[in-house]
Amino acid sequence: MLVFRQLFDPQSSTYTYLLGDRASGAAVLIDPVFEQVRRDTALLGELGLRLVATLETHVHADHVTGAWLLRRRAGSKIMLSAASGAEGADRYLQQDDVVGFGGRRLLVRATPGHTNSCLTYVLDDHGMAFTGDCLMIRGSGRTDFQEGDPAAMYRSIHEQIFTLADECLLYPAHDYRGLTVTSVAEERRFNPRIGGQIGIGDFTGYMKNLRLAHPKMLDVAVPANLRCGQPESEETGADSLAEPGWAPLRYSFAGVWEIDPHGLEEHAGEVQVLDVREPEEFTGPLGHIGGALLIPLGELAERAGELSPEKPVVAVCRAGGRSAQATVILQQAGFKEIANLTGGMLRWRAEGHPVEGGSA
Ligand SMILES: N[C@@H](CCC(=O)N[C@@H](CS)C(=O)NCC(=O)O)C(=O)O
Ligand SMILES: [Fe+2]
Repeated sequence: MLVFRQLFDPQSSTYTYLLGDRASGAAVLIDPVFEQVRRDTALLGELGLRLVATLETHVHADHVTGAWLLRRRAGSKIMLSAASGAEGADRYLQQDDVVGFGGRRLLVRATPGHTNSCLTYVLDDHGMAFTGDCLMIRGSGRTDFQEGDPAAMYRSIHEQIFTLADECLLYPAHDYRGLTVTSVAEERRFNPRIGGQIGIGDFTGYMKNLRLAHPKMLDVAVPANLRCGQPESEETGADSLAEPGWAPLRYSFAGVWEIDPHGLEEHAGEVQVLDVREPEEFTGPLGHIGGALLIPLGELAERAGELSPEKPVVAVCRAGGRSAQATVILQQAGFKEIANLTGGMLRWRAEGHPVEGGSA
């Protein structure tokens, strides 16, 4: 079975694609974004997948790739086009190369035109293809910077993408209207730049008159991506790797820092435990954690001042749901070091940690 997720970076309108082989747990990410590495790592962990490689569809001009940071964190191999001129990759790809992940494969097609390094990745069963900034949904990548070449793009689309089966689903690297997927048949017919009877001269004429503003990140992104996303200095590198140091925390795909019961017991002396249940639950059969401060969730926004801003806060409730929302409220109140107790009092008790009050 294939695990497939389409992820979005709102800053650059970039789609990152996660493809995983359920049987082996091996996964790849196509076009990861530097600022989304924490999110993507959380998702891989929650889905029980191991990142074996990151694949670039091209050297991006609008965002920095997460490839280098993911290799540091997950040990994934960095792969991109041999025509990229990028340094620091583990594998340089070209036409007809095959990238395996577990029992599945992606087939490489060179589709230059937006840049020289543009690749399209076709899934082994030809059911989906990842076209980067070559063919987009009712659009195409621009051809007015990097090594942009409208005639090359026209040939790439006709020879490498329109030759795929009609039903093959196409996933681009960007969409600026929120559209998510298209198919070969649709684009052949309805793409306003290259569909129907549009010839190479028509396409070139269209592309020379797009009149788009240059991406805001161009001058930062291209040099960084030619280093596969490695930050220029050690210092910014260390910053981007920094994780909260006050306890072993795990970031969830839901966007919450989580602490396990074991981690909380180890660090109990250094944190404030905030119980956000109702008073009758606090004194009820589940009991509570020794030293916990009780502020019911509904009162937290008004009473957050009762907590010390100096000490990390761990929020607790029955099952870990309301306390996750408590971390959001505390964040809005300006607290920086906050975590949610995973599984709440139920898991705390199930794992045999000490409880005050409550019934055995
Ligand atoms: N406004 C965007 C620029 C977006 C842009 O130029 N995107 C490129 C892909 S890197 C493109 O090919 N766009 C095609 C289009 O918008 O039609 C930004 O600042 O990042
Ligand atoms: Fe691009």
